Amino acid sequence: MKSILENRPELEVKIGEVAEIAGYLWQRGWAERNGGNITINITEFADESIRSMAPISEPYAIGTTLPGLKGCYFFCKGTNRRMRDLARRPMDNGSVIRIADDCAHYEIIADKPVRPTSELASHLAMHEQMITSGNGYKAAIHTHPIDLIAMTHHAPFLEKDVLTRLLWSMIPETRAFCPKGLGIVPYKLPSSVELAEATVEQLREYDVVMWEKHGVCAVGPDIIEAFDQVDVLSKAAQIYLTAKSMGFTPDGMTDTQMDELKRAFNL
Ligand code: 2HA
Ligand code: ZN
Repeated sequence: MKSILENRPELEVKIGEVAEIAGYLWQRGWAERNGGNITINITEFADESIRSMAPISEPYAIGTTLPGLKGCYFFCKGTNRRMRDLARRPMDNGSVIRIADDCAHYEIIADKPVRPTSELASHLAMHEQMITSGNGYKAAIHTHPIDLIAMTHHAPFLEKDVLTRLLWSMIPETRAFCPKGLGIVPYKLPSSVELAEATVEQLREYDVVMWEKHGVCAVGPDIIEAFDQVDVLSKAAQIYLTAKSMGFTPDGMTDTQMDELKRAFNL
């Protein structure tokens, strides 16, 4: 069977980026077994022939209705699939879906009938929020970074912007490259619509959201930039953790130093 990527070099580049990032997630130890998900909005590549492709699955319920996604197409990692396999064979471990006209169902159109990620409701709700906000973002990532998740096991860190300020203060790059900081979603059942709704609420303010005792979600113009934000935050968490393991609590940059940075780089 012909792949949807055939004669579509731009789409192939985007799927290649997903595979590249999937490999990093595995190498980092952030993607045990099937942990984590990636979805990208590929509607801009949906030419006439993609739009007329027959579905290769029955329509499945999203679990919620997302009117902003009418006519949209996404590439999604498959449920129960491994990031390390997505890295090597993206079209065998992920699939392209089309949102049905009722905006409450989707169907798989290519290449293989791989059911999308268990966190599809969250991912699609994030994409709808990105579309309606007009920010041009196309990518959403959910992953399990050890250091950042560990920090959510400490209640004082879950107060609004406590973790943001702590991580910003570890190294100047964090504020420069993650200027909005990170939001917090209190623990909710994985894959639930409640988790999706709470995540979208936080995305109005932040590009990165921690799921308490579970993981992180990040959005961006493409999957590389979404990953970069998590990478930068994880670096800051590593500096904190390394200082703690040396037996002291790091001082962190002062508020004056952070304000100077904000002014200098127009953050
Ligand atoms: O896809 O990480 O949260 C596996 C998960 C669910
Ligand atoms: Zn998860």
